[in-house]
Amino acid sequence: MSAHLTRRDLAKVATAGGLLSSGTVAVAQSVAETKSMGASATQFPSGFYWGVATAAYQIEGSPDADGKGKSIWDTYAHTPGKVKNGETGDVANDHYRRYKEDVALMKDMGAKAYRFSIAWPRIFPNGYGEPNPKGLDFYSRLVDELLTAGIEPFATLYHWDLPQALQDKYGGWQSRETPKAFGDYSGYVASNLGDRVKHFFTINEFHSFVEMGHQGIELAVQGKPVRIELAPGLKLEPAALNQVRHHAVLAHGLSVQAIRAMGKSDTKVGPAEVMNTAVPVIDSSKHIKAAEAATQALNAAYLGVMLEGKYSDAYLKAAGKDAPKFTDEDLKAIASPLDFVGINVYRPIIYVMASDDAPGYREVPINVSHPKMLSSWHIFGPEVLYWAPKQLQSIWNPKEIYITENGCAASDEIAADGNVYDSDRVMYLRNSLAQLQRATAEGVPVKGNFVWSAMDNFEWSDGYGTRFGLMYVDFKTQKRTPKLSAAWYREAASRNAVV
Ligand code: GBH
Repeated sequence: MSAHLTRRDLAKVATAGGLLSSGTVAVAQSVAETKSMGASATQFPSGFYWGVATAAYQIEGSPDADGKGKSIWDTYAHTPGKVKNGETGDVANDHYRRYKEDVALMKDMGAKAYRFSIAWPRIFPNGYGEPNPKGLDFYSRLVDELLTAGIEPFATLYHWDLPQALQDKYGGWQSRETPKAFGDYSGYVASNLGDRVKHFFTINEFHSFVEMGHQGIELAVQGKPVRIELAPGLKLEPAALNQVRHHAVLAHGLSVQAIRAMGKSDTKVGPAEVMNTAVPVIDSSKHIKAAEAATQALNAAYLGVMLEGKYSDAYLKAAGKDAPKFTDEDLKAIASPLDFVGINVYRPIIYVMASDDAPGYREVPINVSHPKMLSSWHIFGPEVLYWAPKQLQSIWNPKEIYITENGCAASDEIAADGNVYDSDRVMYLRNSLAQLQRATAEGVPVKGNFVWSAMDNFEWSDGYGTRFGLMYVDFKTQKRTPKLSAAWYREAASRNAVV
């Protein structure tokens, strides 16, 4: 309802250039419009965090600055043939040096929260042992800059850039040493930033970095098989892969415990998992129930064990002799009580309907003509932003929920007039947020949404050609240009509603 934009902010925005400045007058008008209309039907709960997200390796650059150690992504990106066009994160968005400019631009976009990740090898160049205070200092300065700009910092402790030293010494996630080191690192960060950072996410997308990093996944794209891989690019046998899965959730649990021990009493913590969501094709009770069962099965190895404190019988049975080795104490740590659950939600992973045959649901094929966004894997199904939090609540009932990522790639270009008209991204966000709003209106406790991403960045194996940002980045000059979607987002954030 309220504008939150002071006259001084508006004046500042007006100097930002491009679509944001031309939208200034429109924002002021539409805020007045919303007020005169009373609360709109598409309103989010008050205090909803309108956020944007990034990750360290995808934006920071400066891979050796101030004593940073190498990460598995430094190594992987420099391995010929791994990343499109041989691109690396060596410079990326040069955010390590331009963070002040980037925070100012986020403020202009109306962001109320920013989810960034901390590069573990900046803090512990060897993964454990002696901390590197200069590395920590970067994040401390970033946090101060955010708070001054009125943007709430949300820090992710692991977004895939494992210290290379841990990979070399222990085989990385194949060893229990890595979760132990992750716990220590988490406690150290919480004790140093916990006075100002109130929300920590432990690990980003367990499912993605475990499966794609340690086995690779095959997707059929227009009938052709496509292999998607992430660092370290291993192909493990099933038993070893199951052990990596277990170590990932164990790391999360030890991190939660360390943050409780070393943070402040008001420090909140939870995971940020890519929730694989089965969407019911028809909105009726038997199909809704079937979809819930499918989602629960799809997430058994990650959200399931974290939120239930045990591996499901079906998961252990399917794994057979390759099942992970674990203790009761591990399970206790893994299921440490959480303040919230973060989920990254981009697409329905499958559509399902009820079935009379076990297990009570069946997959509905996704039609060849089903619309998709630019990325090969990105099926368009905005209703997943309703079903994912809805099912999260009905299956596991966490206290609070964040959508830690949602967004899409688009074929963005600077038009002749200097603007970027990403009409498809605006369409995607509007439809996604309308579905999310539907969940909040039904009382699902979603406290915020983070658009992936604040700005174009290094899209892992796809390199720089795949753009997810609300801000366009010219990687030759480092010039940032807010896209049409940034103007849309600012309008929505300022009205706390779908626009
Ligand atoms: C996220 O991964 C990452 O957290 C982020 O770093 C990345 O830049 C961003 O999203 C955009 O890709 O399961 O069939 O869809 C994203 C989502 C989930 C995309 C797994 C690829 C595999 C194929 N990823 N997905 S499928």
